[in-house]
Amino acid sequence: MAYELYYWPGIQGRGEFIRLALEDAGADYVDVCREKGTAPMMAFLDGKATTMPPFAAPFLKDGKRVIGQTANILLHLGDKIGLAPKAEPARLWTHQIQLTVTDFVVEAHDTHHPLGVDFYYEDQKPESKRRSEAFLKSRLPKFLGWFEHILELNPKGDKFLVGARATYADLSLFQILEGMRYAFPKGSAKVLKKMPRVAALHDRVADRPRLAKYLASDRRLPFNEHGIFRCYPELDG
Ligand SMILES: N[C@@H](CCC(=O)N[C@@H](CS)C(=O)NCC(=O)O)C(=O)O
Repeated sequence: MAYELYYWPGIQGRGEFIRLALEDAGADYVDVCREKGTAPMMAFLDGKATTMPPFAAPFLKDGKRVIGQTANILLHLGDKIGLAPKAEPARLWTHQIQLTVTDFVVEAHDTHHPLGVDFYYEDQKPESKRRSEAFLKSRLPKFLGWFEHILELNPKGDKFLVGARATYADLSLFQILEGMRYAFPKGSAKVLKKMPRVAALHDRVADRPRLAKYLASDRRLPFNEHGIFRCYPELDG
């Protein structure tokens, strides 16, 4: 039975971390809201279609199971689609990396919504500028520096984050870089100059045959100013 992915149509958002894994694995899946609109998704979020409603999208339906939280979905999927290590310690480490991606995504989002999602970006521009400066100066180097460091420390070599094979965490790191290069082309270029392993991993992931095909297809939506990674040139530097 095909997996069903539920996510807002029109943006890559957090749904993209799941899509990349499904696409890379060549898994059979339906991107439900892109095909049928958001009504089926709302039925789950409202608790009409399940007694275990997710708090927010994305969520995945796998048979009768409805699984929310991006990192949790990837934990569930990773093993089934061949994008997670087999040994338990390495699986937990992969999940730990993914939870750090989750933290990063929140901070990236908060560069344009530091006061919260109840206000438009236009109503929080000075705060966004301040937050973005701090993000580019300290948080982005700290996060990407950590990824660089764990690549360097990987006993199996620096090609992948965990072990000697690609996991869903590598695909997510690729997506973070894609987002940063879109949102902060100048700021991220400065930081990435000092992160050769992270930059090389991005290119390695982009070259994976199924992903390369997906990235060139119209299933891969372009970034826009409704998603997590937004390009506001006044915030870059
Ligand atoms: N921690 C969750 C966050 C999910 C989330 O914030 N989803 C957004 C879209 S990307 C949403 O629909 N938020 C609605 C809300 O928070 O009310 C995850 O990583 O999946």
